[in-house]
Amino acid sequence: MSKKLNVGLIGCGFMGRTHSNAHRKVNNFFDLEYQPVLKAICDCNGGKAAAFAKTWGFESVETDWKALLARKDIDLVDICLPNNLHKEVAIAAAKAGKMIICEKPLARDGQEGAAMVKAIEKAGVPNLVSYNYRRIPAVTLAKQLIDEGKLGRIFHYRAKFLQDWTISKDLPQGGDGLWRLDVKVAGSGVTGDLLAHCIDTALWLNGSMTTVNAMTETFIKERKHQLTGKVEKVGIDDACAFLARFQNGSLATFESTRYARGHKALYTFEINGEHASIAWDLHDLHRLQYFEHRDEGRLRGWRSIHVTDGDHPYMDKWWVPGLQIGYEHSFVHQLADFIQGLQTNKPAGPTFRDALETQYVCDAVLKSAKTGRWEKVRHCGPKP
Ligand code: SOE
Repeated sequence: MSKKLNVGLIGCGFMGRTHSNAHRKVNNFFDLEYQPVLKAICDCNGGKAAAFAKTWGFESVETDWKALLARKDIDLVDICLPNNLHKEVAIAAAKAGKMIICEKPLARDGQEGAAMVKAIEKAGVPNLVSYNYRRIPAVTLAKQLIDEGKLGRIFHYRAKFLQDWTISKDLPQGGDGLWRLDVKVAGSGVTGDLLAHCIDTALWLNGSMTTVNAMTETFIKERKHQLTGKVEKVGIDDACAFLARFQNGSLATFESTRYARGHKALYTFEINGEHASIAWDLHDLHRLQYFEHRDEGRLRGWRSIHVTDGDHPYMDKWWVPGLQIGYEHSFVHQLADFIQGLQTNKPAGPTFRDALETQYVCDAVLKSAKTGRWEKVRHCGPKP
């Protein structure tokens, strides 16, 4: 571990914390050639940034992201900002020659995302979009099993992401902590925020999607804006459900809402193949459910694999077999993979280009919800 990787992190919210935690921990558990150094935290609220710097151990504070990007001592820019700022900051960071990690979704829509991919690839800087759930060991195990052909031909993909935190009609939209409800900032509602996770995992596990047919609903039509105090029309989708077809011939259903009373972050998926099925649930994230049809008939049944053994993905880096890890570790794994990508020159995904594919699915979903028709999904394809 010799080379320093000087990090400038922008945004002191929930994601700023998950990423800072990963930067601090990664070298304690992974043997890497680079060591992230928390050089600077940036937030337009100086007081908030100073408190954040103290808590997480950042060496300095910036209140203007342009000043951060101008600094020669920053190698990696970690963007933990609301979605409307991703494009401008990422493109400027690429022009300044910085490596970039950007929180999901890549952008508010495919058009913004495509401009980002163009700029980042022109600059040739290492880049990653933070779709952290890929790096939960049970989800990575699902990827390994599928790639090994254990499921055989895949027929069905089913995913949902349910929450319940926006049910109150008195909840304002916009501003600190609530920008996800403001369409101008977020780009969309559950589609870009929650289904984007489900779509990223699905494209990774099951290949590309061809067509979608969606419906969305906005249950609360008007909310007070936290910043202006005015009652404004709500432009986000509160709930979205869509059908999809994959390139490999499988059929899929996806559902997301912030109105499923009792569910806080219930991300689940199930995949049914010719020989086997797998299922996963974020509320029980260290387990992978697996059904193997080729088992002896009398013993056939769903197995609940406790994904905590040394031969499970990432688990040899943590404690002893049987002791489970959690949500925050997915960000540590993501960073370790990003750094390993620097070392081997084999970039870890999802790159900005990979994340643009997810953005194009979101675009097709939102378009279909408007037209009421099946819509084709655009593709950006592999890097030319
Ligand atoms: C929304 O509540 C949210 O924080 C998403 O923005 C995250 O991406 C998701 O992982 C958890 O829920």
